Amino acid sequence: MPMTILVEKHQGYRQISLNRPDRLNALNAEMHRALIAALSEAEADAECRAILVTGAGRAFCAGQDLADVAVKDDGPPDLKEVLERYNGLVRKLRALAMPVVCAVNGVAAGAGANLALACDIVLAAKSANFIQAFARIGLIPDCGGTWFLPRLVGAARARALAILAEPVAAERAAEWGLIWQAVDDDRLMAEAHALAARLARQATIGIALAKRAFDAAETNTLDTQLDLERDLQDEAGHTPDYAEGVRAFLERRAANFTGRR
Ligand code: T3D
Repeated sequence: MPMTILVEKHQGYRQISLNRPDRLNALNAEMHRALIAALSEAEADAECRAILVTGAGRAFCAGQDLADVAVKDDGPPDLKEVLERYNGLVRKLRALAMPVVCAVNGVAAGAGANLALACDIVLAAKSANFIQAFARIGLIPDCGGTWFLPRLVGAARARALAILAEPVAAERAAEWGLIWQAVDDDRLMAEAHALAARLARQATIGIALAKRAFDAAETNTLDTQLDLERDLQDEAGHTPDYAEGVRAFLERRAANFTGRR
């Protein structure tokens, strides 16, 4: 069986590619399993300090493989079960103790769009677009779409994107704050690799703690968040990378972070 997920190891980071290009990398059950496994293996590798996610072929990801969830004569598929898989994936991406860069190389539709939004820094090729395709088939945005969209682009745009299911081009997505940057197509992978390599040399634990703080901020009061920042900062302050960062600053040299406790 062809590999639905490809993993390339680079110095300090791994590239994970969705690999069903003839289906525009639409996700089926096997691909979910392989993607979770690839993320878990990256997480278990002490040398891996960043992840780069992208798609093989002309698309990033067309969301759920609709052939797998078509309504049959014996009734509708168990979408709760399907959604549990996606929820596990989104939770895992958010909780990874390292930065996740997403290089959106082509169309990102449905769950494919929202998986990209679950990553920490999203770059997209200028020719790529994002489609909240769910309304086209009678569904609602999932994979955290109803959570990410209003927070990233505001309620008015979020609702229109979800209800109209119109494509948003990468440059507009960047203008609206849906993603970090739109990049010339022929520069996308070079820029994404440079970013992943740069992140792999940063203070990994500090980045992981910042991710936790941002996620918690979504529901915390300012008061609670200030306490959390105090505690997480204390944790960051006990890492060798903090000691090294300060030393390097005082010695006017580049810091040599290890990402270790
Ligand atoms: O279980 C549940 O449903 C709950 C979970 C939901 C999560 C979701 O993601 S729901 C949303 C699912 N995704 C979509 O609705 C998007 C469907 N795809 C499209 O609308 C279009 O393919 C695109 C706008 C993404 C791209 O259009 P285009 O014209 O560039 O390509 P195409 O010709 O439509 O697609 C190329 C091939 O990929 C084609 O197959 P063929 O004709 O060459 O044999 C097409 O059928 C296949 N493909 C594209 N998307 C999917 C797919 N096959 C299965 N599932 C797909 N999602």
